[in-house]
Amino acid sequence: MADTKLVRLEKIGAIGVIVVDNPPVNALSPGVPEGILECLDAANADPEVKAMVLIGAGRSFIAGADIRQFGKGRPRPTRRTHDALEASTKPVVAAIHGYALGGGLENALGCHYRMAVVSAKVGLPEVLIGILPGGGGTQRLPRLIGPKAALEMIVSGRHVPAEEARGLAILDAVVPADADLRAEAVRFAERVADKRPLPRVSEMTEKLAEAKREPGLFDAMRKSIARRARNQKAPYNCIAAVEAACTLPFIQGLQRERELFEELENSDEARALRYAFFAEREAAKLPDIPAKTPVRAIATVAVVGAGTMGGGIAMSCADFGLPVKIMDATPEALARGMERVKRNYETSVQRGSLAADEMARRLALIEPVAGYDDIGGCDLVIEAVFEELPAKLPVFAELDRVMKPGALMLSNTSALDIDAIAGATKRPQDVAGSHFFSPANVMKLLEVVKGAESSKETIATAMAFGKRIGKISVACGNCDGFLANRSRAPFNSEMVILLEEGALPEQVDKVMVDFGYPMGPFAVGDLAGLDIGYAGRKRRAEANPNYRKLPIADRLVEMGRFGQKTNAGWYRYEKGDRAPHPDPEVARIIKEVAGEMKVPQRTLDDGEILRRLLFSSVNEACQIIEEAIAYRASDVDVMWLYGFGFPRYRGGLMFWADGIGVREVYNQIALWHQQYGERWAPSPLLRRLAESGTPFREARPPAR
Ligand code: T1G
Repeated sequence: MADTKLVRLEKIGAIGVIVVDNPPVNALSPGVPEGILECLDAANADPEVKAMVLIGAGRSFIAGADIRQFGKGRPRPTRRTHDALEASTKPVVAAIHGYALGGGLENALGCHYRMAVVSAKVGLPEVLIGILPGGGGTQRLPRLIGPKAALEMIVSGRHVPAEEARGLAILDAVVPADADLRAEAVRFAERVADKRPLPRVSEMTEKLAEAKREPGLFDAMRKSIARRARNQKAPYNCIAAVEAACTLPFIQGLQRERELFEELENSDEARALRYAFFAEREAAKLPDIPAKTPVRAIATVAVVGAGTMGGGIAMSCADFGLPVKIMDATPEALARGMERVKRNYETSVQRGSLAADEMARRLALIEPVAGYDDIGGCDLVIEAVFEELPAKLPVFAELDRVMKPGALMLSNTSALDIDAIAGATKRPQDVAGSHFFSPANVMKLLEVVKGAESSKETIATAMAFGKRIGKISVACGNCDGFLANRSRAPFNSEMVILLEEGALPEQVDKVMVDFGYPMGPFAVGDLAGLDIGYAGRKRRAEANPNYRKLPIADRLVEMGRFGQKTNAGWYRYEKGDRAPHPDPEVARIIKEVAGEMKVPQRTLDDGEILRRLLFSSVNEACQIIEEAIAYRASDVDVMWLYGFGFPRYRGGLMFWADGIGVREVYNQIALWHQQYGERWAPSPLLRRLAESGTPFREARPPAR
């Protein structure tokens, strides 16, 4: 009986059970496909075996090819498991729990039958890492469920829950979550052992007729993804591969799929997306917080402050089944906050992205309470009051008074001193920052800020809490602006300074949208409100006489141009319309202020605009790493991807800079340092990286 470390064959009566055992997710790492083939051949050669089950050990079926193997020039397999499974002379039943993704689902599609536990999910998410299903998925899935449904799954890369997958005919059966999947699968296999002909997906063609009835199917999909898939190739190759399934015989279709796959495997887009996949997982590994650090159980949460952020945070918790008590300074403010939460959920229901009964369930988890004495029993509390220390310190003094021992006390501050906040309590070890990004129930980034006295347990628990509510948690040290906003600050200044020299908001925004941002930075500023940045600039200018003022931005705010909320900011807005319109009045103000500042005017090209904005932040990010506020460059990238909309197919700010090269970045910054002065002084770490030729992604804080 074949029994390799990674794949083993067991027999239960006349059923051969092929068990894939490659923790943690049964990826198809080297040795796994070979093991599957060996067990399949052994079972087919064994006269006692009438049928087979393919199942995963541990927590999942097969989560796909081993992504770490891509780009390593692996030899192409001569015999592919999904084809071999399909060609088996005895029926094979795929038994799925956890995930069947990518090559995992493709192997299941090679099987003759597929079943799953109700909690399982299936999908072909290859497009999310810049490639396409290269194991027959683009050819078999359209034959099984029709090209339209297959296109949607493959181009979106989404995970499909088991019940939906059964409705689509991907699964033949779904068993309850507490069922014994292995036993159920063996019984299924016994029932089908003698059934012939074996249902081979590659031979199913009737559903492909859908493409003949709707010839415009593929162009319609191309049009529907045009904005989201800008500058990307993988989504379009996915469409072409499914189209091939509808126009070519199966074998030729497989060949076409292989060609389209090979165009992508080593593309910049695929390399960047693979990097991003691992970067966000690396962020969960904190060098100074051992993985075995105990994590406190978080069953109940409190939120202090029912404003936009507090309400969004409460929703983030309720969305993941966590009961939340929310309070505010007055009953009126609390009522307004609850009304806003309800309206947000109702909007989702109206849009069809949330079922009404689910909205009711989530709302029922959010309990408005009168005050501090109602939240003391919660395991974790998040303060989300006005972004000024004088407002936050009394809150933490009260939390210190009421919260039970061991409760985590987190602040949603985006920049203020965590140590000052912790100092308002007698238990600074339980205090940290948990910076949500607005809107908190939508944005996936959670910036966890370590105070000088935050315990390892507090940080580990805060990170786990973020994951529990569907966030990507990234930890950093305590400084003005922490990692995200501090690395972003030079970008925010440089974009206005470009205007002093002759650029216009619409030119800068177009450069960044063409680069891949969903929205230009000036349009984002109008959305967020220009008055918010203004207060921060004033605070910093008072604290630091050398602070680089931004007179153009200040002038707009002083004229009452706060952005969308006043129908005028960097752009003009028609009443009720959020579309930004270039405003000649803004061009006049820019010229007027630049004249007062006596800045020589010139035409700036798009390349300079892009590099001025991004290099300024690359330089600051190096300084942040130098000061050990960030653990590594990839954490900066994760923050920029999830906090600032940096285009994911470019990997992240530092990954993108590595594409240019550390020396070129340094040389350009050194030139701007001569031209513009201190704000462009290269960080010492950047200089060291350039001198040693070390890429940004290897940048680490100096050993202390
Ligand atoms: N390859 C290598 N490592 C993987 C992996 C994979 N496919 N999937 C997960 N890991 C690692 C991950 O880096 C982490 O490592 C650990 O497993 C736990 O993962 C031919 C070409 C399955 C939904 O894209 O979506 O098949 O940090 O933290 O939150 O057509 O992992 O512990 O060192 O994410 O429970 C297609 C990718 C591949 C699925 C589980 N498949 N994985 O989420 O755990 S291409 C995918 C996921 C392909 C074929 C093509 C998720 C998950 P470490 P985790 P999780």
